[in-house]
Amino acid sequence: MFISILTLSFLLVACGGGDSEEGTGGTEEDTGTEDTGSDNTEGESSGEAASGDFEEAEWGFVTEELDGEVQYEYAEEFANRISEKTGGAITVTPYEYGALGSEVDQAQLLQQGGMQLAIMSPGFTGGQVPDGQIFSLHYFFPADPAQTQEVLTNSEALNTDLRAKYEEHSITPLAYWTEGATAWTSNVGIETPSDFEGLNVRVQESPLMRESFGAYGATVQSITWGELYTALDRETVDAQENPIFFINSASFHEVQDTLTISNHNNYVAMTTVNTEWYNGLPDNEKQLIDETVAEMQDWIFEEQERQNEEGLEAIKADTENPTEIIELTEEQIQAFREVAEPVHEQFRNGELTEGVDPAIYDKLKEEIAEITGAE
Ligand code: 6CS
Repeated sequence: MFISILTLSFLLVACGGGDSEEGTGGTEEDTGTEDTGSDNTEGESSGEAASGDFEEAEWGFVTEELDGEVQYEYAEEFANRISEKTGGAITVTPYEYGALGSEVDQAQLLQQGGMQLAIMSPGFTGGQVPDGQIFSLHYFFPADPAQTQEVLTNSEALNTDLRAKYEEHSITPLAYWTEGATAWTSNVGIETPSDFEGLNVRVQESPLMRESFGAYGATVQSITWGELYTALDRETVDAQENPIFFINSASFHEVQDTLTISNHNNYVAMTTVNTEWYNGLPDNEKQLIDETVAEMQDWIFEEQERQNEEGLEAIKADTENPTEIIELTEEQIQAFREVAEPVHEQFRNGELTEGVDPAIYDKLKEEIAEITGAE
């Protein structure tokens, strides 16, 4: 696999357009350029529209999802906007999940410069960037997806501090956004923490996910989502979590009897670029990317909302594969919170996974409290 990624990297760099030579030369001095952080509030562009002549180039944009799903729709919309703004000089080519390996392979491809842009779920680089696992804490971010999106767009802890941690690994997250509330599916009907006891839950590569589900008494297994349907069907895995649109489009509900609306977190995706490539771009191209990513925060929020609403209706309407929808009451959620919240501090204090920066956790917690009005 390593050899094939290297070969693929070479091929993709080779067809990466006129910017690839500059792209490998990015240095520290470039990091002072504007980012899409707290300045770009509410999805607005930060300043003047990018302008000037754009050299012809082709940028690859890999996603972890299939055509029609939220991440792919994002990449396609981004591609259209870039083409329009550059008069067709810059072409962005979106790639679906699957053709370039697993989500972990895709992350490596971006890190090696074989791909210019990627949508990445932080869970798949949890071993490399421990602070990025913060998104998989249960009952830490606001339950309301709109409030979570507000945090993701405006947070300095995420858009400046966490971004710098990723950049140590050649990944620059230009924006964080939600794909909607994450729900649990299983055959047992999860209503209390103890319902997880004895279940084997599929998770991404994040070591923290083991602890989050371990607190409820479950074991976990990391596999790529492409193998998940079969694993659930064969019952080598008993449960999984995902936003509802994805449960529907990947048909996980066909091989699971129940879906629990738990509001334990909102799925987070990142728009990322290879750090050295991005830092080596001319200023007007950086500005073009930054302003487009900032504009798209509102667009993608509406897109995921539509897809999640339609996904829930489709699951309910699928009478051939009936799925019991369990919506946890406030009292039931409280029981989960009591088990999940001690994990937050353990994560912050580095007791669960090494290399966590407590300052990022503390700042983000304050930013969340400002938005939710919590004490
Ligand atoms: O469960 C997963 O791993 C996949 N879920 C979503 C919503 N997007 C891509 C990711 O790989």
